[in-house]
Order: sequence, then C-alpha cells, then structure tokens
Amino acid sequence: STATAPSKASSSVPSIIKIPRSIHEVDNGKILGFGAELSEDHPGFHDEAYKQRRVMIANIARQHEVGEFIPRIDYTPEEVAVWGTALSKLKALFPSHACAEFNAALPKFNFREDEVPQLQDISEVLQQSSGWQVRPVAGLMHPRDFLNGLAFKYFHSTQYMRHASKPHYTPEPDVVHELIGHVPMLANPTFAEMVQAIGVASLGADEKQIWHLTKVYWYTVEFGVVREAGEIKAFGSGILSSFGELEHMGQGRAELAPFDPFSTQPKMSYKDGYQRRYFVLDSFQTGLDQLRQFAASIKPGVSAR
Ligand code: NLE
Ligand code: FE2
Repeated sequence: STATAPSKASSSVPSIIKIPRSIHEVDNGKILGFGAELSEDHPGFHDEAYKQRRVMIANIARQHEVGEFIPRIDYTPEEVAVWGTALSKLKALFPSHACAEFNAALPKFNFREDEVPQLQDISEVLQQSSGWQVRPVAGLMHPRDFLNGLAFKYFHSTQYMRHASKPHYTPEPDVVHELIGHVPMLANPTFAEMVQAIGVASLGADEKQIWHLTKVYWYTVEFGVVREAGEIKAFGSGILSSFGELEHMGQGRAELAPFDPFSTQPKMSYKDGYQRRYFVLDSFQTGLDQLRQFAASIKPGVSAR
C-alpha cells in the first residue's frame, strides 16, 4: 500500500511513499555514506588495501538476498586483532558501565577475542532469543529503509572492520559496533519491542517524521543511557561498542537529560565525536511505553501486531 506525502519545497510533485509489506520490500541498496568511498577525514582514507577490502565486503552485502545464508568473511589477522583489542577493553568496562540487560545477554553470543563472529551465526542466536535477524548491508542506509527494517525485526548490519589505527572509536558503523553494540541489546525482548515501535512508526511516515524518528533512534538505541539503582548505565550501541566513549560516559562529565520522544530532538551528526549530552530512560519498560505512545500519535490505530 502507498500513501502520499507532502513534497519537498523544491518540487511541486507529491512523492509516493511505499510501505513495505515484508522485509523483501525493504531496499538495502541505497547507501548514503560509509560504503566503499571514504571521506578525507576517515583514518583509512590513505590506506589502499583497507579501501579495497571494504569494497570486497560491501559487495557481499549487495549480492545478498533475504533468507539466504550470509557469506562468511575470512577476517585477516589484523582485523581479528582489532576485534580482540576492542572486545577485551570493552569487557573490562561492561560490569561497571553497561546496563544489566546488556550484561545478562552478552554471554549468549560467546564472543571470543581470537575470532570475529560471523553474521550468520549471530543472527541465528539472536533469532532464538527475541525473533530478530541480521541482514548484511554495504554501508549507511537511507534512514527510511533502515527504520522500516526494524518494523520487521530485521537489523541491517555492516560486516567490515574499523581501521586498525583507531580501535577505540569510529564515527561509522562497523562489525564491532553492530555485533557488540547492537546485537546483545536486541536479544532483550522489552528493548527489542521498543526498537520495533520506532520501526512501525516509520512505515509510511513523511520525510519530517522520518527525520524525527532517526533522531529518536539516535538518542535512544545508539546513544541512550538508563537509570539503574540511581546510577547511569549505557545501553546505546554507540557507547557500548566504543571503549573511548564508554569511558567518557563513565567519567560523568557529559550532560544528562530526560528522554522525551515528543519534544524536538537536538541536531545529530556522525562527526560530533563523543556525545556531550546523553538522554536518560527510567527503564526499558518506560521507554517502550513512551515510544508506543509516540508511535500511536503519528499512526493512530496501528501497532506492531
Ligand atoms: N562510535 C561507535 C564506535 O566506535 O563503535 C560507532 C558509532 C556508529 C554510529
Ligand atoms: Fe548503530
């Protein structure tokens, strides 16, 4: 089914918004950034071998069809070392800095320092935990397509590794971010429902609503923190996958503000570095209630069911 949306100011022709009926109709081929082309400020910009590797891994995602086995990547010893460094530093911080739900889910995935997990294997474990699956993607997707995927319990995931010169932080998604930052949280049913509520709200949303939902997603799923027995703990994947940012959060110098999906969300950018402000949830159940109410306000009468 389709809905008409208000057109952009520059055009007088109204655009048609396609509402996908299944994950097969969600296009993962429109890559906006962080694909094979790296910007000048990327640590891998002058590293030809790194860039070629990215192209090869991106092509695997481009050729993949939903339901097919996700091809395994034979990660190089250098890539495995980056994964191992990130995992061991993060593991040291998780007991004190990550939320209880994350720490409870992490062991399900058996992450080891000497092996980069394969998307296919992780997707199977995730599916058993909460019904979610992983679909490979070549780089940063169009926000509408990415958010639409969440409605069908699909998480689009990159498969390449961050550059070896900066294991502590990368501005872009990579396999460390997806598998350590996102996947364990998605194994938690209440959290997963919260993410799905954002996805459902995005189906047929107009451009303005998509942009608002992108920020709602950014300040919760990517960079959210939760209050736990009076302390602030990370649940946002962008914090949980970066040992630089996780330490920064733990230092308590960033500003904290209550999360409210109805209010205007601050500007967001991949180029901001560590966040200077985190939005706080009181619990995932509260977050779920808030997001369901918000979704209902833009899509009256529609729910995930
Ligand atoms: N800064 C995160 C990391 O280094 O893992 C990635 C964030 C992607 C939005
Ligand atoms: Fe992410």
